[in-house]
Amino acid sequence: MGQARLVRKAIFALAGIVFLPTFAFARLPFGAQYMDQSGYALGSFALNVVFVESDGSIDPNQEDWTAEQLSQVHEQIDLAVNFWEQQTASFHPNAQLKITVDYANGGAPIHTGYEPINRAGNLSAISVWTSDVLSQVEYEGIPVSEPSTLNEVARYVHDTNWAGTVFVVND
Ligand SMILES: [Ca+2]
Ligand SMILES: [Ca+2]
Repeated sequence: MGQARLVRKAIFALAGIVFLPTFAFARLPFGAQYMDQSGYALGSFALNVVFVESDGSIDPNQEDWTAEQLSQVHEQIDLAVNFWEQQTASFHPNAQLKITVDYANGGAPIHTGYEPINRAGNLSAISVWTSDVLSQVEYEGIPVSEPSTLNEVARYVHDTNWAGTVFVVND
């Protein structure tokens, strides 16, 4: 077992996450470490998309997703993915950006008591509801608690160089 793998296993253990040896070993770019999750827009990228729905249990319910809105966001994400892949299409094949989109919860909005659009502005305000939402997410049987953990698990599962997470909220 290589040092990098040992380190990553230790990080998962610290995070209370069960390490699954069946995971494909992610293709970390040369020199990249666990927290280097989106250093360059080159190579393969796992994009987690998390739809968030307020349920009124803490903040007053102000915004609600409709099926049409969700469908529109899916289309816009497809367009954006295609745009960025095309931007890099003339690069070396190993450098071209290839994006794998992974919709958390099968694309269904995950409920929270907060109204996200009214709790934006800085990281501490946002983390209130992102933590609540991610506490409900399991990824391939692994619980996640914060975006960096979700990113790292997605990077393993999809065997990509990089990973990132987008929370999509209604306004
Ligand atoms: Ca709502
Ligand atoms: Ca709205």
